[in-house]
Amino acid sequence: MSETKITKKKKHDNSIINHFKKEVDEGLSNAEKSLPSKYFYDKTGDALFVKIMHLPEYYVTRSEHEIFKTQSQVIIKALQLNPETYFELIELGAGDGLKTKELLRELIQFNYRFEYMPVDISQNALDKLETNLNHELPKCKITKEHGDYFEVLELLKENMHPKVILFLGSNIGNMPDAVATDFLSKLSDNLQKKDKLFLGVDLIKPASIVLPAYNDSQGITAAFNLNLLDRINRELEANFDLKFFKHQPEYKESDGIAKSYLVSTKAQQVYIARLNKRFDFYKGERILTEISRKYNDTILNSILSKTDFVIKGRITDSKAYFANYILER
Ligand code: AVI
Repeated sequence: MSETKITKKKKHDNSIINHFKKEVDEGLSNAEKSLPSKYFYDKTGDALFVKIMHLPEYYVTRSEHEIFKTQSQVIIKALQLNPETYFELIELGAGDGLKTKELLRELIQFNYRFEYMPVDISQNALDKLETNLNHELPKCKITKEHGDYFEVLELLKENMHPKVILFLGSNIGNMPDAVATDFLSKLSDNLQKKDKLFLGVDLIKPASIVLPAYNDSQGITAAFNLNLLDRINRELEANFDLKFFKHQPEYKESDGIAKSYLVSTKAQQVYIARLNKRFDFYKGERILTEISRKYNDTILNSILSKTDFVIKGRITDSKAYFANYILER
């Protein structure tokens, strides 16, 4: 790496760690303690999330995968794609592209003219995906876009090619409604009139189905949640004793929001050296670490009413656990 590249990387790393410090400090200083769920995803967290996606209780990934596997022609029709018209298929947070591959395969088989543009903040995930696609679907034209979603969309806005944006996995559910509204508004600002957003959301359903998905019998979700404290220990030199914190999920069908907490099982004090600060926990005190919102048409419409998007279509899996909505400006 050249010297300027090293300096740039150092600056970037510093700004990430400063942000992390600030958000941990703010979250643990609140009367109701919380930590942002985006910090789940370090190397350990990524690996645990892959395990979660394969858990028997975690129906979310499987349900959306079923839609892509069994209804790719329905998706193509709903998106009004035409083999003659070139388009860009842009996936925000592509990960391993497992579901999207089903659609790519179909598009290639029927000679659609398109380019697949996975966008991710992880260069590693993008490189792996490209290698995999080159191997499995050599005819697929892929252009990786590394970076922040909006930076990338801003750049792509320059060209007038029709665009289909994929935002899958109910990732939007990890945002509070106000943040989701803001996110969708920004997204629509970067799109033209006929462009489409294909949005994957988990649907509201009984607690007997949702709760086990966030409280699996093998304890993988618990480890995923607790890894957040471990990450603070590692990166901010803290002394959280993981033995004295417990994973606690919660879900009420009437709210439609699954919440994950870490509960302090005794009165204790935690020192975070890089903040030079101590935080007190009383026995039973909780840290909110994640919300996973579930949707129905009414909830989604109420969010969309504050944006330029409208619902143009909806595809669900055979159990109606999950929906992919087609949105247009
Ligand atoms: C990434 N996201 C949509 C997952 C969810 O279901 O909210 C993250 C997750 N948290 C616990 N299990 C899975």
